[in-house]
Formats: sequence, structure tokens, C-alpha cells
Amino acid sequence: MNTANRNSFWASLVAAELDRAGVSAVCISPGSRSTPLAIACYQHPHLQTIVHIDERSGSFFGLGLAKYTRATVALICTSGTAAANFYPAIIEAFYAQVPLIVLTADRPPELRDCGAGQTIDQIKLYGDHVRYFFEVGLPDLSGFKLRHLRSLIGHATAIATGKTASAAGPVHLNFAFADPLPPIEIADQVPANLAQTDRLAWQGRELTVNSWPRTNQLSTAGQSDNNPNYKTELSYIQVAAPQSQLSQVTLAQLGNLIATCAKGIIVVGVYDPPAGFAAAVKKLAQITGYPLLGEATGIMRDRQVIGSYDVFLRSPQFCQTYAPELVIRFGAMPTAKSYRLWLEQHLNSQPIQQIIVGDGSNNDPTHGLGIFVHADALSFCEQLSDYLAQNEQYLNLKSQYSSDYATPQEELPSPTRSPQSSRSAADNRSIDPGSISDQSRSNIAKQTQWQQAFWQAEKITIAAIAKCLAPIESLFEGKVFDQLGKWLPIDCCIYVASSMPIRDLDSFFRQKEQLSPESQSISDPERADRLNQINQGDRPSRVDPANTPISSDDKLASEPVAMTRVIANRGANGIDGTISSALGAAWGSSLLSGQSAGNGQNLVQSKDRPIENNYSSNHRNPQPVILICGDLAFYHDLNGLMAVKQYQLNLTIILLNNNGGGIFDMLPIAQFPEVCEPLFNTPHDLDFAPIVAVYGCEHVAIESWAQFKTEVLASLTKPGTQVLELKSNRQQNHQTRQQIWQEVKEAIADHFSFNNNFGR
Ligand SMILES: Cc1ncc(C[n+]2csc(CCOP(=O)(O)OP(=O)(O)O)c2C)c(N)n1
Repeated sequence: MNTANRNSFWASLVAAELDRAGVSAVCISPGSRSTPLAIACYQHPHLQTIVHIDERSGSFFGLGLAKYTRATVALICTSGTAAANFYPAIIEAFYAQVPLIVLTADRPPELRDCGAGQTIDQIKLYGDHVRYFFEVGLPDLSGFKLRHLRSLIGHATAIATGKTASAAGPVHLNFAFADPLPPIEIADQVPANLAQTDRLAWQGRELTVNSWPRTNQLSTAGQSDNNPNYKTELSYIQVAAPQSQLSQVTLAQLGNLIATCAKGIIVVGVYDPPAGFAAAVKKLAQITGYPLLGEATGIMRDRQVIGSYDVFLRSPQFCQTYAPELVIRFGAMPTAKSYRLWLEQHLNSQPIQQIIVGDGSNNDPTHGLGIFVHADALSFCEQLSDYLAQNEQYLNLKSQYSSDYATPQEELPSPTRSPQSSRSAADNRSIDPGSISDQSRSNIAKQTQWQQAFWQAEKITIAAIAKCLAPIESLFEGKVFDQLGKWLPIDCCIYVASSMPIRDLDSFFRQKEQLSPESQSISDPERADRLNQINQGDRPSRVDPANTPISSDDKLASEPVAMTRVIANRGANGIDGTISSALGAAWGSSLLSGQSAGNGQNLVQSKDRPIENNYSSNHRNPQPVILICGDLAFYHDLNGLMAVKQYQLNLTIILLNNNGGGIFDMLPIAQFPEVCEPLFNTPHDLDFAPIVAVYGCEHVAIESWAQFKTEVLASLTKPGTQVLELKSNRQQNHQTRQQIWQEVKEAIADHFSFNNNFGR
């Protein structure tokens, strides 16, 4: 504890409790009023600190770091507009449910609202975009006030991490400080006998009082008591995470709904899922027999996930013919507009039930029939799967569905194949065909065809896109993602920008589950060996849905080989803070690996513990992080590159420069070129090469696909940040996309005769 003066002591207690509450990293922006907090965190032996001159960049850096590590990050800034510059990142964190603890410094009350410098109204500055606000007030070193401060930090962190009634998100604590702000020794400001008179206030919760497991991360799945990252002291207060057991009544209602809806889908939109979710949702898809549609930013897409729905739902015939009865959604509404339009198209013709699993808040922009289930997604999947499996009547029905489960990699079962004959020989569940009603039989037939339709559409779409892309020599933006999917090592992390990059990634980024030797990990030799074995056939076979055990012990059995993780700022869909967010993720990668982020420079002061996290992967080397970004988003956050210069952070930036906002060419405003170009596309004609050089980035102009591959792969092992710029023609990109969508639509139309009407 820093006992120099009242402010120093107060702030060092804040730093200590932040650490104990699980905060490991603090982004600090310079300013006088926040001096006590900045020094306390900087000097704390466990907290990792990084400094950003620009608060907007600093806050987005913290956001990217929190997203990547799934751990709580603190932000510190001075008073006035400094605090306002945190706002965009706070809004993003609010909507994306990212845990941030925002510590703003303020003048004491007597210097507010009286013309004192750099003083604005900071009370509830972020409005309803924080989960919690507290005006901390001036330091007061009475035991009672100190115990309150410890308690406050613990509660604020619990709220930020989503352990209370609301989802995870940002919290705001406004600290008042009177002079002196630096740690100037002032006799008698810190009571000498505090350690004796109020032991709790002085040292907080002792280890001996540790009767509660330390679980202050967003999710603790996969952690164990012998995790070396576990901290030994404890937060002053402990909050038990919400228990999200579904009641038997809810399970029965959900089960009945599923049993009566043959035409269901499970959708994972933009989502930061808890560990184990992918396996659990796949199991639910298998047992319900519903196709699993997944956005790349929500679920790592492998052969059990349909990823091309954005494209094939552009087919009017497909959309018309295949109308869902039931949707089970996790995460935000998918980015794909075609998906939303498909639902809206059918809302009035038949009542589509949407089960939306999350925090119970309204996140259905279609305003259809919603059943909002406030539940932890992982336990929802597990409980519902267990329930369905245990229900004898339901099991009979669903085992028939499941046995006809097919993926494009397999022969699709013939629609005329009888349910009984399609059962796996190993299926030892007793099914009495006589127990299935005529209605159920009809549902089975429908569901089998329903599933097939989606998998066939997926297969056709992938093939049609591949055919279109193959001959393209020009640097078409969509092909960037197709190329990366072919040879990018799987254990990279992609941070993808808003606008067309996230949409193109969804449409064109496909990774092969069956890895080619060149797609091995570059950063983990052990893992590369494992992947080699996988490539040589020693690969766990795809789980046979009909034989999938339902035991939760087995939930990782169908966990795919780790695929590339995709992160995006989709809370508020901004194009701001993109570079900083990716740099935050890159720093997080180096922290998790316990290595210096840059090329040898001591990034942060020496700390004796690595960052605490629940990231499931154990990278001994930093996981390469790649940002894929449009030129306007890139321009918007050029300031963020300062962190590269200061800290030599490792990041590969793929800059898709079409000289403006290409997305507007997709919108109706494009029909008015005389206003679209100057008001929306906003070409800038910037030469980025000298600009990025100022920040110490390497710039490479990409001219061909072969060079693209060489430079990306080289960049992944290089220190520092490389900007690989691909210049393309905006209008041509648009036309090429249209041509591809047309090809897909025609291929879908060719394949599906649309002469049956079972889908209606
Ligand atoms: C902070 C913010 N300002 C404005 C917008 C509106 N907007 C959405 S996309 C876009 C253009 C993005 O252009 P670019 O990053 O070059 O990507 P492209 O559209 O070319 O793929 C704009 C200005 C936004 N989403 N966020």
C-alpha cells in the first residue's frame, strides 16, 4: 500500500481490489486528475498496464483485449472530454456484453460547476450504456469508508462480469481527487494504527477466509484449481454466479414445441460463447434434427455447421419454399440481411416461434413471436438435450430424425429411405415403430427432407462460389477470405472489421476440417504434430448423431479440431476503434502466452503473474492475430497505430482498400451516384504507405494472390505490425458479388425443382 498521502492510499487500495477481483490489465491515458489511480495501477505488482495517449484508442484497445482474453479490463482517464472519448468503446462493450471497469477521475465537488478547468458533468456520463455507475466521492480513510471501497470494487467487477442480474458489460466509477495528486508525503494523512483498528479495511479478505471458489471470469469452464493463473487472494466480496437451471415446466414446454415442429433451425448469430458451447449446441442440433446455421463470429464453422445461409437465402425460391416453424437462436441477430428477410417473409403466413436464448432482453428486430429464455447458453443446450433424450416418446421420434442426419460430405439419405432402415446398427435404443403416430411419421419425413434441403443448399452454394472465384485474378475482396480459408493456419485469430469485411468473411471464408499439411499450426509444434496425425487419418470420426451419448461428461467428444477464432465489434456495428481493438487482442495473445508482445522491448513493467483468463487454448507462443479491415475503418482509427510504435505489437493487418465505403454500393442509395459518391462512398485517395511508416509499421502492396499468400504467411512469424494492402475497384467488387449471388441462385434453382410443396 502506498501510504504517502490520502489519495495514494485510496488509489492503491483500488488497485489491490481490482487485482483481487480478477482484473489483470489496465489501459491508462495520461492526465493529471487521474494521477493517484494511474500510479497505483502502474506500481501494483500484478496489474499489467499499457498507456495510450488517445483515450478513444485506449478504450478500444481495452475492449479488444477483454474480448480476446475474456477477462475484465480496466480503463483509467483524467477528467473532462478525456472521459467522453471512452464513450464509443463503452457503447460497444455495453451491447457486446464485454466486461470493462471504467475509472474516471474528477474534480472534488467544490470545484465542479464553477468554471474550474477541464471539468464537465461526469455523473452518469455514459447514461444507460453502463451496467452500473457510482460516484465514489473523495478519499476518506476511515475503516468504514475503506471497507466500502473494497466492497464497491468487488461489486462493480461482479456486475461487469455478468454475475449479477444483468449481462456482462461496462461499469463506471467516478473518482474525486483533491490536491495533491502525486504521491507527495504528507504526514498523518494515513492513520498509522489502521492495521490494528480495522484489519479488514487494511488488508481486505485474507486467504484464510477463502471458503469460496474463485470464479470471477465470464465463464470458468475448463479452469481448475491448479491453474497457475489463479490468484491466491480473494476479492473482498464474493458474488455467486446466477444459477440457470431450467425448470421442468420450461423444459416440457420447449420439448413439446420441438416435438411439434419438424421444420426447425438452430442459429448462432454474433456471439462470444462460453467454453464447451460449440459441442453442446451441435449435440442439441443432432438430437432435435434441426440444421445448425452459424455466423463465423458466433461459432467456429466446421462440417456440422451450415455457414452459407447468408448466400442461399438470397434465392427467392428457396426462401419461399422452405419456411421455418421454429427457430432457436443464440447470440445476436445474424449479420446476414437475407436471413432476417427470410424470417420476416414468413411471419404473417405462418406463426414462426423464435426461442431466443440469452439475457431475456428484447433482441429480436423482426418482432415476431418470441420466447425469450433467460439462461446460460451452455446449460440450456445441455439441459434441453438431456431432457429430450430422457423423454421416451420424444427419443423415439428424434432418434428417427437423427439417424437421417447428413452433411454434404456424406451421401445424402434418400428421402424414401425408411426411418427404421436408416438407423445405425449400433443404435441400441429400443424403438417401437408402432409407438410413432401417423402425425409423427409425417413429421419425420418432413424433417428429413427439411434437413436435406439445407445441407444440399449449403453444398451447392459452396461449389458455386468456388467455381466463380477460381478464375478471378483481380484482387476481388471476397476472394481474400476464400484464399485465407485455404491456407491460413487454423490457430490464428481473425479480428474482422464492420462493413463488407465481416459480410464477405461470412460468405467466403471456409476452412477445411481435413487439414492440408501446410495448414498446420505455426506456433505450437505439439499441436502441429497432432494435426499431422489428424491429416494422416488419425482423426476422431464425426459423431454419429444417432449414437451420440447424452452424458455431459462426453460433451467434448464432438468438439472439432480448433478452428480459427473470429472476433468482431458487432455490439454497435461501428467502424471506429477497429485497429485499436485488434491491437488489444494481439496484446492479449502475447499476455496469455506469457511472452513479450513486441520484439524484445519490455512492454510493461515486470509483473510476476501472467494475465488471468479463461481462454481455452494454451498457446506457448503468441497466437497470430490478423485484422481484416476496409480503408475507411482503417483511416478512422489511424491513431490506434501509435501503440504499434510505442510497444512494437505483433499484428498482421490486411487492408482492403477500395478507396471508400464499398458497402454503400450494396444499398439503395447506390441508385443515386451523384450523391452516393460524395456523401456515402467518400473516396479519400490517401496513400497509406507513408502514413503507416510513421507509426513503425511495415507496408506491403499486394499485387497477386500468390504474393498475398507469401506475405500473409511471412507476416505471421514476423515481429511488429505489417500492413498488407490490397487495392481493388469498388464498383467491380460490387458487380462480382452480384454475379456470384446470381450463380448461386441459379444453381439452387437448378437443383431444387420446387415442384413439391412440402415446405409450405
Ligand atoms: C463510427 C461509424 N461511423 C459511420 C458508420 C457508417 N458506416 C458503415 S460502413 C461504412 C463504410 C466503411 O467503409 P470501409 O471501412 O472502407 O469498408 P467497405 O464498406 O469498403 O467494405 C460507414 C461509414 C459506422 N458504422 N460507424
